[in-house]
Amino acid sequence: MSLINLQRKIDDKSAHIAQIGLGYVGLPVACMFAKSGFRTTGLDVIADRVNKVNQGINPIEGIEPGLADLIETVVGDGNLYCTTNVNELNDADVVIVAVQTPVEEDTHKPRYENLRAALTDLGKVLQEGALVIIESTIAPSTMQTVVIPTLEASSGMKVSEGFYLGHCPERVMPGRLLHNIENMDRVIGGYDEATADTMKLLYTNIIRGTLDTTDLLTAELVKTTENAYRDVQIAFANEVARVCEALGGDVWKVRELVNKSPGRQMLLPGAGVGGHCIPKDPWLLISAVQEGVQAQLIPTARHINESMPEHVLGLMQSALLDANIDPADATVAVLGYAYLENSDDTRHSPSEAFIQVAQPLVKELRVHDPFVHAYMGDLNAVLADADVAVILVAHNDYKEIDWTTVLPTMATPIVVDARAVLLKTEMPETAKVHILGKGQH
Ligand code: SAJ
Repeated sequence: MSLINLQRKIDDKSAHIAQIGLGYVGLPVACMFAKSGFRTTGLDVIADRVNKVNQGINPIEGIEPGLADLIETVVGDGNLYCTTNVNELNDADVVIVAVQTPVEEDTHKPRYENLRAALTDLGKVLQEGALVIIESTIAPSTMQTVVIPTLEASSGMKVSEGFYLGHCPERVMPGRLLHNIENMDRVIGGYDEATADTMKLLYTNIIRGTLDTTDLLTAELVKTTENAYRDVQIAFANEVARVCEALGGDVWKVRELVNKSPGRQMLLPGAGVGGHCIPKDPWLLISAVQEGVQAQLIPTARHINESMPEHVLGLMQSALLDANIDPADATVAVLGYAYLENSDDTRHSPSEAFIQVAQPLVKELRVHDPFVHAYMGDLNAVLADADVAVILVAHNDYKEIDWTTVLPTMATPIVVDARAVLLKTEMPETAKVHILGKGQH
């Protein structure tokens, strides 16, 4: 089928759309194409997830406004059907791939086993003239060095002759999945201009944001760069916080006044950088060049951000020693386990890194988090008899703690605040408060 024919099938919504990967990226996309009137088939290797969706049940954890209802509707009206059998994709006109692309913990090299497996299976059933779109975040040059060779080998067809190929990197955010897909601008990378235009025609069915067409490499570079940019910005804030601590300054005051200067937007220092994308995407961006141009700023920023949990440990140890308490005898109350305020998402959580380094050094370490099942217990009980409270996540709950009643129940009234939750809180005289980025001079 030519691209003209495919464009016709997109226009009259007779195109059969397939979505490989039904996670927090793929499932909302499949639902939105189904809602816009396309027969949509979802494919996942996890049978439980497939079965739940086919029963109209949302398998995604966390609060996702509108998703559960949307799944029920599109499954109910027969526009979305899910399977674990790739053969059911043999008449798909468009196949969108959104599978995980993690990086190795130690080498930070991308791991593409999921992507390769999906493309190898797909190639065996891919119909001629189909359009394949990769939405997973991938290192620049991956389309040329991994996707095209894998798909050409498994399908026996040539890109832009037997099948068409594009890269439309996801820009989702847990908690706002449907909203972000519908409203955020997207970069549409096509193997060639005609493919990019066809992709734009397709995505206008579900996206109201601006669709910027470009080439494959630019699309790969934009996505990884936008997150590396944020990581470097956060690392800058963390480094200034440490300078302020050393000099007796207040980074929060400094940041407020710096941001009054035109063109400045200093981000927030904190206990570290977690989540599913910011810690990973900078490594994807530079992974392709490490053999060649040695990137310096981006890995340094990663190391600064990854060092923040240990920095908070240092603040806690100093706070205890200032109160003549040996950390080895201390009971520590950790407030916040999720990677982000008011979220239950714990992926790459800085709190986990803090707990790993702190636990062996103290007598007892307790954890509380109002959103994470394992740590939802009674906050007052977690704080009672503790020698120090360490705030690692700026959950709203922690902004409402009544310290006047809580502090007397603690063994010693020490609070280490790594997210400036207490910046504007009138604390009792007895409290020994140590806020990250505020020197004690
Ligand atoms: N963080 C800081 N200081 C800051 C901002 C964040 O320490 O000033 C920490 C957070 O506590 C968290 C981590 O960084 O641990 C990541 O926070 P995030 O606000 O970047 O949230 P994410 O991880 O959900 O990032 C997503 C990204 N979106 C996509 O990849 C599509 C990112 O590109 C967005 O910029 C970000 O949401 C956003 O702006 O909300």
